[in-house]
Amino acid sequence: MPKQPLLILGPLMPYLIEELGKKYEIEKLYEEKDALGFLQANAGRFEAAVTSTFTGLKADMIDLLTAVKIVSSFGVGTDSLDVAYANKKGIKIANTPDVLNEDTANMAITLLLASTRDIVANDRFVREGRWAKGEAAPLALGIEGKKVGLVGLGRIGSVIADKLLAFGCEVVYHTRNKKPDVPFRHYENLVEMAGDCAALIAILPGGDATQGVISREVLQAIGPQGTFINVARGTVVDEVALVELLKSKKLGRAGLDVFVDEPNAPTELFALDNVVLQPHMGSATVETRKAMADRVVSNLDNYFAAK
Ligand code: NAP
Ligand code: 8YV
Repeated sequence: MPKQPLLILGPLMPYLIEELGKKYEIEKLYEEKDALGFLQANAGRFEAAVTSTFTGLKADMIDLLTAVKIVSSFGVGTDSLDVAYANKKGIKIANTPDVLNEDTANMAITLLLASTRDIVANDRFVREGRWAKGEAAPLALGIEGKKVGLVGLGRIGSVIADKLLAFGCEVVYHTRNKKPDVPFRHYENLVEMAGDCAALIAILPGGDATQGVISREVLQAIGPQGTFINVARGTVVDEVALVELLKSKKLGRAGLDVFVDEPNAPTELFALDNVVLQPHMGSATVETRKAMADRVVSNLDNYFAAK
């Protein structure tokens, strides 16, 4: 039987390309010199396409995918995909939830510990020979027994909550809807929760609906002794306020995996000792990225098996 044609919209990890190639006749749109011309001549051949949270799927592309019925996306976030418009055009969108919960939660915990214990600043302190010269590194902060507020308590937030309990933290959360079945206090008011917590962890979706939810007021409420962790999306926080407050130490510490204008992180952060930076690595382990890739393939397989 001939393989189904499959359009790949943007770069993917080599393992995923290899696995897709075993089952599908793949066409890499991003390698076409004239992508628009290619689509105008060939779009009718493709019932399925693959994208990622990185490449996204905007309305102008959806309009060009005239025969596509399923888009399988690498990643759980859908903020870079116009899902509503795709659905309106009869295109189903599949993503890769759950398989990345543990590693993304581990990144949140890692950033929380690295920030509160000044791991990166102290690493620099040793390498620069300051310890050897007799200087003393300032005392860090503990998390045992501290109240940690989760902004978002979905698939990943719930795993972060479980892991925080193992560190002796008290977990509280803010979501739009109070969950009936969790033992944690729900705060309707995010500023109030931020004021009560030693640390706040953002793990809610990005996109227009959550733009700037972690506002200047929220960051100020976390305060000089507090820590802000973001493993969600850069857009959920007022990044200008975040930088200003970290510089002036009105916000104590931050651990940031995500930024508004990736791959650019605000350069003003580079000189600060009270912030730990990551290049969007929440799900980026060999094990989890393989599981995400397998999910992209199985989502397509399920579509073609069951329509
Ligand atoms: P999920 O299961 O859909 O959970 C989302 C949570 O956010 C829910 O508890 C939801 O509760 C809450 N929420 C939504 N809008 C909110 C708002 N305006 N204010 C407060 N809470 C709100 O999603 P998930 O699988 O846990 O993933 C969450 C996000 O993490 C993804 O969308 C993605 O952007 C990000 N992520 C990042 C990485 C990384 O590498 N750093 C990796 C994976 C995922 P309510 O609906 O009740 O408000
Ligand atoms: C990845 C993510 O970095 O799943 C998400 O929403 O943000 C991360 O897992 C991303 O999917 C890579 O494209």
